[in-house]
Amino acid sequence: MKRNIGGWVMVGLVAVCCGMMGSCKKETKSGGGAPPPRQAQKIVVGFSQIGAESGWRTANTESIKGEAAKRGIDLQFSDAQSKQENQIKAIRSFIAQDVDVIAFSPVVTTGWQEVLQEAKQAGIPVILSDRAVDVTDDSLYVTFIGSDFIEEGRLAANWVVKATGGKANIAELVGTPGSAPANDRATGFREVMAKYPEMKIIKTQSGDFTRTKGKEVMEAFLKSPEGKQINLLYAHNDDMAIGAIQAMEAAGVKPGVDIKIVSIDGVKGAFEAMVAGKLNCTVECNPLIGPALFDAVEKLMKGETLPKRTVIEESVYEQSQAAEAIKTRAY
Ligand code: GYE
Repeated sequence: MKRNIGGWVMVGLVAVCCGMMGSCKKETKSGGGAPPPRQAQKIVVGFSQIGAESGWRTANTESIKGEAAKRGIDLQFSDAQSKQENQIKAIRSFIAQDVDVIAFSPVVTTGWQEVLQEAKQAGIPVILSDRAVDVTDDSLYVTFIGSDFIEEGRLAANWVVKATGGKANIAELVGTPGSAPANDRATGFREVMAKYPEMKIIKTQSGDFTRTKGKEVMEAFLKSPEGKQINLLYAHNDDMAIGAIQAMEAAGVKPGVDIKIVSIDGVKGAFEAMVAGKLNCTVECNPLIGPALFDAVEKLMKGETLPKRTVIEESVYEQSQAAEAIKTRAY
C-alpha cells in the first residue's frame, strides 16, 4: 500500500508516473481495469526488535506480532540478537524492500543518524517503539511511543525512601550500557536520591537486562569487600532482580528480607517472586505496545499527523498487592 501523507507527495508522484509508464513495481496488473486484489492493499511494516533478553521483551514481541496479525498488516519482523549492527542491516533491508513504515526498538541511543537519514531520503516514515534515540534532527522519526523511564527511576527511588526512611546502602544492577532505559532509570533514581544524603549507591554495574548477568554480577557484589553492607538492591529490570535473588539464596542471604529489592517491568516472574516474599516492589513498564504502534501506523497511512511522543501509562506494585494483582496480569 502506498503512503498517503502530505510529506510523501514525491512518492505519490513517482507512483503516478510509473503507473503511466506501466512500470511501477507495486502496481498489480489484474486486467480489464478491475481493482487490484485486496492483498495488494496490505500495509507493510518492517520492525526491528532488539532480541529476547527479558520477559518484558518477549511480551513486547508477542504484542506486536499479535496486533499485526489481528489487523491484517504484513509485518516483516527481524530479531537483532541484541546487536546494533544487525538492527542497522535490518533497517537497510526494509528500505530496499520499500516497506510502508519502519518501526524499531533501538538497543542503544546513539549511532542512528546515518541509517535514519537513508530512510528519510527513501520517503519511509520511522516510528520509535519503546526506546528513544539520540539524534540532532528529530525529523528523522515521526513519533516515539514508549514509557517515561526517568519517571520509573524516580518511582523506584520513592519506594526506597518509603521502605527505608531514606537510609540505605544500595547495590544497583544497571541495564544495557548506553540504552535509553539504563540511562534514564539511573538518572531518575539519582534525582530523588540527591535529597537523601544517607541513601548511598555502594555498588553499581551492568547486568545487561538479563537473568544470567544479573545473577553473575550480584554474586560478585556479595563477594566484594562492601558485600556485607548492601541492604537494598535496585535492579533496572525484573529479570536481573530474579537472577540476583538466585545469587543471594546461594550465598545464604535472604532476598526481600536481608536485602530489600525493587526492580522495574512488572512481569509475571516479579509477581511470583513478590508472592514468595523475595521481591519487595516492582515499578510497572508496560510492554503491550502493539495496539498503540499499529494505531500510529494506520493513522500515518491515512495521512494524519501524529503527536511526536506517546507516553504509556503505568503503576507501582508492592509485595502486599502481589497475590491479588497476579490474577489479572497479562504478561
Ligand atoms: O525494561 C527490559 C528490556 O526497553 C523498556 O528492555 C525496555 C527494557 C525493559 O530488556 O526488561
